[in-house]
Amino acid sequence: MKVNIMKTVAAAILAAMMISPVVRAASQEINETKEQRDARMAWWRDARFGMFVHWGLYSGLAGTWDGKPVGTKGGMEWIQQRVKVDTDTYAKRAIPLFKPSPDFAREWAKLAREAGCRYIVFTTKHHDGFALHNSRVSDYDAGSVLNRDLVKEIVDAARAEGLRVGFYHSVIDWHHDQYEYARSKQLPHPLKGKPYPNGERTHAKYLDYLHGEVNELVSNYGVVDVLWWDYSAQDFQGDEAWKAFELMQKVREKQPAIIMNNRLFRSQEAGWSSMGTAGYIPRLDPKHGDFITPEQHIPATGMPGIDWETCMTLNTTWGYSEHDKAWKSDETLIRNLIDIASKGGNYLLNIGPKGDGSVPEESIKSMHAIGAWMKINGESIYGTSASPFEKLTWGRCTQKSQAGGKTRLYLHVFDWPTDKTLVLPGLVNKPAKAVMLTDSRSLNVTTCDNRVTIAIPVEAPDKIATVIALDIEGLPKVIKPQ
Ligand code: FHN
Repeated sequence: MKVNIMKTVAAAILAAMMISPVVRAASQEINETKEQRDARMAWWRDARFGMFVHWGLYSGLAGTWDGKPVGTKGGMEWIQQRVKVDTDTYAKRAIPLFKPSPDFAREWAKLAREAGCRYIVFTTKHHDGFALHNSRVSDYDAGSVLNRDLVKEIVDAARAEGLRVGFYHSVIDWHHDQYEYARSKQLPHPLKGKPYPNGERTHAKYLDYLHGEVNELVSNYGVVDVLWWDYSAQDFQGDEAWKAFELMQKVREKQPAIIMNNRLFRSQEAGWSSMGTAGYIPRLDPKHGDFITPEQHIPATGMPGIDWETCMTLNTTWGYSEHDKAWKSDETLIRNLIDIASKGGNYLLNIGPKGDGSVPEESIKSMHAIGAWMKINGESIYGTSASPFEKLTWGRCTQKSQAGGKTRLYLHVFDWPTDKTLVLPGLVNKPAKAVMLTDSRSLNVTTCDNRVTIAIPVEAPDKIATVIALDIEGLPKVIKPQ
């Protein structure tokens, strides 16, 4: 009881602090030169590969309600909405099953590093509204319920493994009693279509809470590298829904180098063409965020000048489900990573830990398989940019500039040619050397009539993707074959 009184007093003080005497007109414009933006985005663009983590009260329910599977496919982090129960019913079932082990966070961070991830983005609060940090503006949080600050535990573990840290934060909230869910026909809510329990709501009060919680997250955990907002609808977005520009401005005041995605908005200017998770367009006004977020989808081509990140699950659900066995193959996962990098994007690959924080065995196996490939071939992903070729019949290509005006092309061969030659049609540049990353073997390389040909062994050393590093003189020049 004492804790809650203290929290209420603290919340009132904090709310008063947040409402500045002169309501600031949130600046929508970003005063940042291209050079400053490139410097701020540099680590993220070089990283190319991050681990997403969906973990919260839903994880302990594991896709099961009343002893039955809620489904075998799709996001079980939505279980409260899928079974359509109010927040109290949901919490009563879920809280007893959410029992984080003492060292869960270290397991995650170690797995991310072993997989070759350079950053981790984890759910500080998903749509169910339960906060993983020790909040002073909420009593639906790990501090109140578990007397732990799970965000701090995860941040400390991630930093100990040298990972950059990202906070996923849901602006949608199925717990807060002032969140006006009736204002959107497109956003989900377990009580959608029903009248607000306990009478009319004032969304502005929810926004004070949302801004207050975000303020705690960007004030109390050191440097936060990424803020991964989630998500808006075409009928409820931006300033109307979240006081988005003010929220982003407050975040930038506390975290000047932070990188934020485009999901406080759902408009063409923010890179969205529809409500579909693949409904993105290669367009982003920087005031709406720093990168666009194709979900469960890899763009068909690169998007020059646009920063983007594809987020994907290892099976079909973001939050843990004991019923979802549709695990993607190692080949699919590794080739997705390569395909995305060859188009100049980042890959945010999700794990959904169980209620105790442990990682499903299948996820560990997948992440270790990627890590084994990255151990040999990581230089062909990290710090690279998109392929200079429109299409290659046998695989993908990434590139990295080298000293002395050379460029290194990384040729990721999926379909190993049977005639012992690998051809790069249309490449005009003079080749300098070719080396197989798997065993550092030098390969004979010739050029004739704007075609570069590399002599390769009969068998592919790596059936999933063998990488050949080809150094060429100058910047790549490719002409369309006649
Ligand atoms: O509704 C969420 C979903 O649960 C999950 O968090 C994904 C991850 O990008 N985002 C939303 C759906 O787009």
